[in-house]
Amino acid sequence: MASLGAFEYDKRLNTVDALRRSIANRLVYAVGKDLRSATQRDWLFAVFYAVRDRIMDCWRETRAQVDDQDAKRVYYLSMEFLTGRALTNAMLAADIYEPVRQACAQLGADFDALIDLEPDAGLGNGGLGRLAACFLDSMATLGLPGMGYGIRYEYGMFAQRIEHGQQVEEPDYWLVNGYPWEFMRPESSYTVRFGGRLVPQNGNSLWLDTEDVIATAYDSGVPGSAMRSVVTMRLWSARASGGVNLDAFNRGDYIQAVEEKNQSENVSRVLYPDDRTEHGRELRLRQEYFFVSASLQDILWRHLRNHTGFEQLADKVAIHLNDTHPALAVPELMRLLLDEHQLDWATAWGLCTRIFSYTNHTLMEEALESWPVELLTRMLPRHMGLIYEINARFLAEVHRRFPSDNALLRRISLIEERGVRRVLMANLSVLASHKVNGVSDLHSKLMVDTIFSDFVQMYPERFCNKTNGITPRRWLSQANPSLSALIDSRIGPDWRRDLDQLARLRELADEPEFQNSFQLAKQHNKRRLADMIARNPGVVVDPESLFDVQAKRMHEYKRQLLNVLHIITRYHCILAQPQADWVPRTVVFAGKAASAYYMAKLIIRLINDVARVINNDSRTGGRLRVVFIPNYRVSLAEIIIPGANLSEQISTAGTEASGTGNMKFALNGALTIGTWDGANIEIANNVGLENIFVFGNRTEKVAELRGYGYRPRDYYEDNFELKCAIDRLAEGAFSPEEPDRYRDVVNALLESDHYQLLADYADYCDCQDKVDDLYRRPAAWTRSAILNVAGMGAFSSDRTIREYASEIWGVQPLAVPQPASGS
Ligand code: 26Q
Repeated sequence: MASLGAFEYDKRLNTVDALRRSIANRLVYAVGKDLRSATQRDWLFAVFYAVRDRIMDCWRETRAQVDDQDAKRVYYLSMEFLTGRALTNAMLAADIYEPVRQACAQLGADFDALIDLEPDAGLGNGGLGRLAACFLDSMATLGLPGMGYGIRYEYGMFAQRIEHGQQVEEPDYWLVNGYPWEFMRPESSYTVRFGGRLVPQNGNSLWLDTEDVIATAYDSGVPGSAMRSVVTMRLWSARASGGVNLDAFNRGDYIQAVEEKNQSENVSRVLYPDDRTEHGRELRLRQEYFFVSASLQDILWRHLRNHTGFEQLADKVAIHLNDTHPALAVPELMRLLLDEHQLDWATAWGLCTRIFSYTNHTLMEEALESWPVELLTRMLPRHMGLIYEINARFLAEVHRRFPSDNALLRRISLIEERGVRRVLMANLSVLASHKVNGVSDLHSKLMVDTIFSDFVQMYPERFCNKTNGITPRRWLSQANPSLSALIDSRIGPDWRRDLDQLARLRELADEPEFQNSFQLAKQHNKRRLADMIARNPGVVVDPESLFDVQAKRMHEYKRQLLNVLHIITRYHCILAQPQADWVPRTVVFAGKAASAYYMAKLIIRLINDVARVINNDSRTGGRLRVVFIPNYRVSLAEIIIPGANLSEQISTAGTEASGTGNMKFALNGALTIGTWDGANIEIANNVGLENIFVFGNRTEKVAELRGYGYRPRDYYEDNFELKCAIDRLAEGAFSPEEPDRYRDVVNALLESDHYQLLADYADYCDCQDKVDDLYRRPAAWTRSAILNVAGMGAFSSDRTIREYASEIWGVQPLAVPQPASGS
C-alpha cells in the first residue's frame, strides 16, 4: 500500500476474487448474516460496505492533502442536494462495476435486483438540488478543495402515487433501513440558538435566554471520476439540547420534557416542497438558519484549527450561496466575527464581501424570497439588528453616490416597506457578495436588466453568468450504458472527464454503420422504458413509436398544459383523418406538484383523464398514447431520459432560468422541441439551429404582449383547432363523470393565460408537424440526434465548475502528489 501522504489506489483490491471475499466478509462481520440467511437488503448493504471501503483511502487522502497544502476551500451552501442513488455511481468512479457484478454472481446474489433496492437520496426538489449534486461530482472529479453543506432531512421529497388520476403524497422516510453511505460525526456538533433577548454590551450585543438546538454532522463521500478525489457532503441533523428540558424534567414532568425535545428535532424533519410563491413558513426559516449557523461555526472552527485569527480568512475560504435560501449566512458570519471573535465592523464586513458569492435561480418577482421583519425579530433578534445596521450603512452609501434619488433608496433597500415589512433576501445576498451569477446567458442578461438593475448601478463588476451543466458520469455513463459503449468504441473512454471530446462524433454523423448502432442503442433504451411503463402505470406502449417526453416539476410556467392542448388537437385530427399517414406517438409525462399547488395538481389529473380517454379509443389505431409515469425522481430519470426521442422544453420565454433536464435529454440523443428560453438557446447554438425545433414568442414579444394587454380570447376565437380543444375540455369530454372538472383550467386560459400558452399554440402545433416530418426520415433524424450528442460538450458541469473556481471562488485543484518511491 502507498505510504501516507501520497495516495495510490491498490488495484489488487479490485479483482473479482478480492471483491467476492470482501463482500462475503462484510456480509458476515458488518451486516451479521451469512450466505444462507442473507436477504436482498443484507446483500445490498454488504456490497455497499465493500464498495465504500474502496473509496475510504482516497477520501482520507483528499482531506489530508487539503490540510497539508493549506489550500483555499470552497463551501457550497445549499438547502438541497438531490443526489439520488450512490452505489452504481461509486462503482463506476472506482472502476469496479464489472468485477462487483461478477463477484455478486459468484455469490449467488441478484446484482440488478439489489441495485434497484437502494432508495434515492431525494433531498431536493428538482433543478436547483440536482445542480448541487452535479457540482459536488465535478469538484471531486477536478480535485477541487471543496465541501457541500446542507440538511439531513429525515423525510426527503415526498413519494407520488396516482389514485383515480390524482396525485397523492406519501412521506419519503428514506432512512428506515439505515443508510450505509453516511458517517455520523458526533464530535462535530454545534449549538444553534433561536429566540431569546438582547442585552447591549459595549457596542455589541449579548444574546441571552435562547432556545437551543444541537446540530450534528453526518458526512458522506462523493467520489470523483476515476477517483481523482472524494468530496465531503456534510449534512446537519437536529438534536434537542439538554438545557431546554431540564426544568420540566426536574419538576418531574418527564413527558413534557420529551415533547419539547421532539419540537426542536423538527427542524431537520422534512424537505419543503418547492412552492415558490408560498412564503413565511416559520419552520422553513428555522431550517435555513439552523444549517447556515452550524456550517459557519464549522467553517470558522476549521480555519482556527490551522490559523491564528482571521487575517487570512478570505484567502482560505470561499462560501457560495445556492440561491437565497442560505442568505442568513451573511448576518451569521457578521455575528460570529463581531460578537464571538470581537472584530470591528469594517473588518468583518470587508471579509464578508470577499468571502460570499451568490447564484440566482429565478427572475419571477413573486418567487423571490422574503421574510417578515416581525418573524425575524422574534426568531433571530440579533440577526435582525445586524440586517438593519447593514442596511443603514448601505443606504448611506447609496445616498452619497446618488444624492437626489429617493426612489432608488426605496427600491434598493434590504427592507420592503409596503404592507407588512419584509427583508428581501436577494438584496441582502447581492450586497454581501463579490460575485452574483445567473445560470444561463439569457437569464443572466435579464437578471441585470430587471430584478437587479439598481444594484448594477452600484456594483456593475459583480454580475456575471455561469451557464449550468450536468455531470456526464451519471447522465451518460451511468444512465446510458448502451450509448456509452458505442461512444467508447469510437472515441475511447476519456469523454467522461473531457466532454468536449464528443465533438469527434460529428464526423460519424453520416456514417451508416454508426447511425445504425446509434439507433440500436436508442431502441434498447426505449424498450427498457416501455417495460417500465408496462409495470407502472401499466400501459402497453409501442417502442417503435416516437417517444415524446416532458419530465420535470409541474409548474404553470413550464406549460405542461400547452403539451396537453397539442395532444387533444392531435387526437381530434387523427379522428377527423383516420386514413392519413400519422407518425405513431407516445407522449410521456412525469413530475411532481407541490402539495399545496392547486393548478399543478389539476393539470396532473387532466393528463391522466386525457390519457384514459385517448388510450381507450380504438379509433386512433394505437397511433397516439399518453402516459403519466408516477413518482419522478433521479433513479427514474436515469431510465426515462435515455429512452426519449423528443424532449419537451416549452416554458414561456424568460421564465426558465436555465433548465438542466434539457441538457440531459440532448446528451442522450433526444431532439429538443423548445422555446427561446434559458439554456435552450445555448443548446441551439451548440448543436446547430437545424438540429433543434424552436418555436414560440421570444422574451421581447412576451413582454410586449404583457405590456399592452394580452387578450387570450382573441387566439381562441381565431383558431378553429384551438377552440375545439378548449371547448371539448370545457364540455367535460375528458371527465364525463364530472363535466365541470376543468372549469378552472379553461377560465385561467381564457381570462388571463399568464404564461401565454394560447399565443404560442399555433406555432407549437406547426412545429410538432415538422417533428413528424423528420421522424419519417430515420437517417436524417438519427443524424440530427448524433449531432446533438456531439454538441453537448459545453454542458458538462466540469466546465461550469472550472469557471466558478477560477472566476468566482479563486480555488485551485489540489496538486497531484507524486507516488512515494519505493513504497
Ligand atoms: C422556497 C420557499 C419555501 C419553500 C420552498 C422554496 C423553494 C424550493 C426550491 C423555491 C425554489 C426551489 C427550487 C428552484 C429551482 O429548482 N430552480 C431551478 O434551478 C435550476 C438550476 O439552476 C434551473 O435550471 C431552473 O431553470 C430553475 O427553475
